[in-house]
Amino acid sequence: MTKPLNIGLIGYGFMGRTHSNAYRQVSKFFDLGYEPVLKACCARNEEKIKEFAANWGWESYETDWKKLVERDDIDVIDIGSPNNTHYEIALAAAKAGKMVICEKPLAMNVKEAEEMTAAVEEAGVANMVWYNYRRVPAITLAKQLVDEGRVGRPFHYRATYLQDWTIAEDVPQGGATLWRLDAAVAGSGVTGDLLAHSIDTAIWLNGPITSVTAATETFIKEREHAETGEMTPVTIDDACMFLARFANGSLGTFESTRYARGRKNFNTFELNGADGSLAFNLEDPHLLSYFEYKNPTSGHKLEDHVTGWRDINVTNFEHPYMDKWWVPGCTIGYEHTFTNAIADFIAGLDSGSGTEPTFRSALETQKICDAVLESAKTGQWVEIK
Ligand code: SOE
Repeated sequence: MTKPLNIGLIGYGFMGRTHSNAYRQVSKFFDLGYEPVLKACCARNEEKIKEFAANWGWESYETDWKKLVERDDIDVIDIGSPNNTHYEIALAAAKAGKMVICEKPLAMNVKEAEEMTAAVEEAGVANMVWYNYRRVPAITLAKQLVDEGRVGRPFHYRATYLQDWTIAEDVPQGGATLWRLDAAVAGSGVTGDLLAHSIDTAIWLNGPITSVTAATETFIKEREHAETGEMTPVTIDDACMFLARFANGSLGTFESTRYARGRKNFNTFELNGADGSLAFNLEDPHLLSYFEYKNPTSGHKLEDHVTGWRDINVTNFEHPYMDKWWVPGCTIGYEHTFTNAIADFIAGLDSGSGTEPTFRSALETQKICDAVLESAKTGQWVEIK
């Protein structure tokens, strides 16, 4: 018998929409013990949240998140509001005994993330952070290939996350929609917004990062504030590049910017090991490129001239998640990564084993983000504690 799982969502922006869509889809495609019920959504702006609730089929809405957290008919608090709200809401939700799922990055800094992790663990409530790219089937397949030993000893990890939406000088900052450009609300710029995704994927595929050295740049120093119209200093990092050492002995390079003309959501990685390499680009999300090294034991073989990179079309029933969707060859897209994520969260409730990435795993990503920003300030390598 499927049981209801009553969701209380905070936030109605881009992530509010992706999460709402996932809740609506998941039980139609996955066979799970719980079915999400869109119980209540919440935001301060009553007109906006009322319209959002009606559009996505939420049963009710609140304008004060504290009221939502207190409600007896809510099982899960889903935090999809700006980064500077995550901490307070997560602490209150855990205290109220609610399960907590939170948008990335988990927190504004490591201190907050540590307290949030302690709060959910002490309360013993299920928790997860929406690092949705783990649920791109091609990336999940990459993890499977690494675990199967097909890459062998890793030497290099290379990640880029490039966008171009802030190049124009007249893009304003702040307010309800452009808070990602305000460090007081976002915590940081591309480091927390984009590199946090790359770091989460990197740690998942290639293990812990032990030290980093970084450089950041803010190309446009002042922008008009979206609400006051005043020219105000830009406080975020527009671009960030860092070098990393992994615990397994491999070296990493990470690059992120919102100033790569023509790049919209160019999220890539490449892993090079002794026995093979893997490469992925989110702009071709159903492909995973794989190079398998075959040691020529007795000279060159007839088939050696066709050895090379192969593009695996990750669209078959034997690939991660794909048996839940359409028929082989029919692709899925960005929104399905959120549906796959909530399916995994519910499966973790069914099995009692929890679901990665938990707050504790996201705390590790937060540590790298903070270390990167510290290194960019000091110009020194920073060890991860
Ligand atoms: C920023 O433009 C953004 O929307 C991020 O906040 C998301 O996490 C990323 O997946 C897409 O880009």
